[in-house]
Formats: sequence, C-alpha cells, structure tokens
Amino acid sequence: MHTELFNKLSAGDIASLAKAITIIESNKPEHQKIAENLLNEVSKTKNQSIRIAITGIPGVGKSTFINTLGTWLVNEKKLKVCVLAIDPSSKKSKGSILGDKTRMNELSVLDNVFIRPSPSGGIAGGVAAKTPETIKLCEAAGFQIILIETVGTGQSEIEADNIADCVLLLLLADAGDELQGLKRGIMETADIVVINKADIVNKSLLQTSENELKSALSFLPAKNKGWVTPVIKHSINEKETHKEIWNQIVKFIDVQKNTGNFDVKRLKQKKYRITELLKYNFEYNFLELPEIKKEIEKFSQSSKFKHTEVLDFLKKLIKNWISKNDANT
Ligand SMILES: Nc1nc2c(ncn2[C@@H]2O[C@H](COP(=O)(O)OP(=O)(O)OP(=O)(O)O)[C@@H](O)[C@H]2O)c(=O)[nH]1
Ligand SMILES: [Mg+2]
Repeated sequence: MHTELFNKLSAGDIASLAKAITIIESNKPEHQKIAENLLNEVSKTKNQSIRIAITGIPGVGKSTFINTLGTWLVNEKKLKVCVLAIDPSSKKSKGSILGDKTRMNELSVLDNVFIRPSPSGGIAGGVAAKTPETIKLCEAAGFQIILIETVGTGQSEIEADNIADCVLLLLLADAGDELQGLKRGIMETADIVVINKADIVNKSLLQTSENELKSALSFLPAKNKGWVTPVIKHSINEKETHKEIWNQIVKFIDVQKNTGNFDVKRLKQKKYRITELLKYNFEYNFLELPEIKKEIEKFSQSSKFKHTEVLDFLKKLIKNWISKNDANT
C-alpha cells in the first residue's frame, strides 16, 4: 500500500499527496504502520524546498498575502507552491479556516498548487501536529516553495521558527503593541517584518510605525548572522509590493546559505523534532505500557514522594524494562 502511494505522490499526484497526509495525521492503528513506511521511503528522497512561515494576529491579512505571493510565484517564477496551515494553540475557529480557503481563491485554482488547511477541530500541538512530516511529503511530491500560515499568538512564532527557513511577521501600523504581542518578544523570531494593509493608514502614521519598528528591532539581539531584519510596507492594492518582499526572502536565504546558518538551522530543527518525538513516545507509548503503569502504581503507594526518588525510580524503570525486553528477544 505505502509503495504504491509513495510512487504516485513522487510522480506529483495531488490526490495521493492528500491521502498520504491524511494517513500520517491519523491516529488509527491501521494507518500507523503505513505512515511509518511511507515516511521511511520519503526520508530517502532528496527534495529540497524553501519553507516560509507567514505569521501575525488573526485578520492581519496572512491568507490574502499568501494568495497574492503564491499566485505570482506560480505564474511568473514557474514554481510549485504548497500552502499549509498550522495552529499549535488551536486558536483558530472553523470559520477562519474556511476564511483562509476563500481568501486563496486565485491561488487554489492553479495547477502546481496544493493547499492544506489545519486539521479541522484544531490540533493539540506537539506531535499531533504533523507539519514537519507533511512538509517532507510535499517536498517528495515536488513542491519547491512551502508557505506556512500560522496564527501569531506568542507560542506559534516559536513553533514557526522550528519549522521554517524564513519567518515573515505581518503587523498592522495601527493595532497597538499589546494586541500584536510585540511586548512578548514576537519580533525576536521574525526574519522579515511586514507592515501590512499599508493602504488603510495615512502616510505619517505609516512612517512613524516603520521608524518605531526599526528602532525596536535595533535593540534586539541579532537573530541571524549578517542580516538586519528589514521592515517592508505592503498592501494588496499596490500590486508590486509582494515582489519586494520576495526579493528580501531570496536575499535572506542567500545570506543564510552563505553563512552556513541555513544548514545549522535545519539541523537544529531536526534535533527539536527528534526530541518532540521522543517525548511523545515516552509519554504515550512507554508510560502507557500496562507493566509500566503497574510499576508506577506500586511506586506511588510505597514512596514518600521525595522528588529525588522519582529520578531514581525512572532509571530503575527503564533499566528493568530493557533487561526484560532483552531477555525476551
Ligand atoms: N485594506 C486592505 N485589506 C486587506 C489587505 N490584506 C488583507 N485584507 C483584508 O483583511 C481581512 C483579513 O484577511 P485574511 O487574509 O483573512 O487575514 P488572516 O491573517 O489570514 O486571518 P486569519 O486566518 O483569521 O488569522 C480580509 O477582509 C482581507 O480582504 C490589504 O493589504 N489591505
Ligand atoms: Mg488566514
């Protein structure tokens, strides 16, 4: 089953790609083996893409921006573009997920485009959110640009930085720092800052906002070697501004590659993902084993609950489990 699916998606078949993502997102036991085999196959392929996260508060214009930039990338740059939505904090309502799709009307009808909204009902974050694996499947299907829409709520920027090569933060000139979470350090994770909907504020407010943002950025420790986070004004009514942003993205990726930071970041992301998977497996596989649950029950009854005892108990638990499993093999 997984070989046929893998062959079809590698050939660029969109229906197979969608099916493969559904399988890896599924918690059904019958899907889990197929998902593992599929991801093993995918990990052998060498497909590279540029992963760009677009973040910002609800309604800032992320989907609209993705629609404009994506359409231009497909039509003018002849690139295959994939759009994914992540929502680690499950802040997004069903209505706004539908809103995302309707804001991408122009893009969604093009060939060489794949749009995948967040799983409905929200996702719990961590491993339940299979975005890194979904990205791998999209790359295997030949997508060169992965645009990831994520609601900016504080936590998700950090999530975005753990997934993307470039984080684009969309802000509004007149929304206030508190609302946009600037005080909580959202700007620290941005590689490019965009003042969006530049058409709805007057020129002087726009200029003040740009100056303030530049000044705020200058006080932050540099996130990337050799890169000063630019602040760019953008509006859907000014047709050319997305091109300027694209040029900055390309420039940023070049700098990242030249300084070696690109590979360092990908490696860091891999380590982060492995750690997440380890935590997940420890919690939901190891700690849920009937024999382990029994040991925890026993320990809870006998222990005086000294915190130092817990680590010793854990060491013993793992050691005993290994020797029991070694004896069984
Ligand atoms: N005036 C103006 N309106 C814009 C611009 N970009 C987006 N909008 C409008 O802003 C509203 C929200 O846009 P979306 O693209 O759905 O915003 P979003 O950030 O994806 O929202 P969520 O997915 O709910 O977080 C829509 O009504 C858009 O038409 C712009 O550059 N100028
Ligand atoms: Mg949206």
